[in-house]
Amino acid sequence: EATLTNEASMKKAELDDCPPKSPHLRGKSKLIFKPDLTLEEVQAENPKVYGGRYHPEECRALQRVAILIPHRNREKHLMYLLEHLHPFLQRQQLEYGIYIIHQAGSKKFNRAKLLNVGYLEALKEENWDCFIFHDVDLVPENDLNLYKCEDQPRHLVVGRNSTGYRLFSIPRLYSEHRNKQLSYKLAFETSPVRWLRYNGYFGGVTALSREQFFKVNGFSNNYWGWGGEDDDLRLRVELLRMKISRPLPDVGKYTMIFHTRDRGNEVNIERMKLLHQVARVWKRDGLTSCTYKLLSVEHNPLYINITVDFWSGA
Ligand code: UD2
Ligand code: MN
Repeated sequence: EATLTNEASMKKAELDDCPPKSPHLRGKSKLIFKPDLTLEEVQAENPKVYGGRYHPEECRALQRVAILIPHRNREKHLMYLLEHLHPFLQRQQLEYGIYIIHQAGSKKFNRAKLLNVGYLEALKEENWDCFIFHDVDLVPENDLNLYKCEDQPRHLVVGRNSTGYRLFSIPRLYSEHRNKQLSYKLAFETSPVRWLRYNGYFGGVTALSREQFFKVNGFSNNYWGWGGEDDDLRLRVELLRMKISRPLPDVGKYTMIFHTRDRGNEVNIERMKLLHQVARVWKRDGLTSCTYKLLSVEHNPLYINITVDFWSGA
């Protein structure tokens, strides 16, 4: 077994770098969601994925990318996402691993904390270059939307089908700011919440390199239930003077599989209060303070499943 692994990694080292643009890309494609799809079929369609991981055979991937998906009680969405994401990532010639971070129990959901856990746990098995923080219900439609990291954090969702492919946050405070001759900086200092509205949202799917995510101390661990945690990350990124980039509208298109609000993920009424504290607390609330009880790490054929408990006194 050890010899085999060595041979495989020697082979990998001998390969040339993959080209800057993969020859397998197709651009926009029409997504089909077969009602009777099974996980076994998805597995059969992806014979080159082992234990949730893949690397191209023909060249050395430019980046090693971990896809982190927070999850509870969305098995159907997960199956459709896996069905589309595996071939999508392979066409991009990436070395990747798909991690599902599953929250045990039925208490309030914490998307952000799950993603912190995903980052910390994934780094225990591989020194991933890049992390994609990915909702389970968003399926990318265009493989020119590269799941790679750049020198600045990226927001990969420019539009979702359910919103007519527009960013749904309208910069309605723009004229107000201009009239009052407020600079961006001043707007930020007076009200982080306004700053956020002005700059649009940062939810759904984002790409940060290992270093970028480390620099902002990851997500806050304190957002229980729906909303705010993505804005919090955006503020962290802005505080560290990084600039968010996005793909072109035609490239950053996603289909969101229809859903209603989950039980255990009710709107977080504390979110505005928390958002006003970011500048004060980000250094001590994040990766550095993320405690949890790890229940299991399983290498399934199509993904690595990490199950965590946030309440049993970790
Ligand atoms: C938006 C954001 C999302 C997040 C959320 C607020 C977009 C496109 N998405 O999504 O990134 O900021 O608002 O928290 O802007 N989940 C489960 N089980 C649950 C609850 C949530 O698996 O019971 C996971 C799942 O990966 C889901 C994600 O958390 O996609 C976000 O929850 P949502 O889909 O209910 O929220 P949504 O669509 O408003
Ligand atoms: Mn959703």
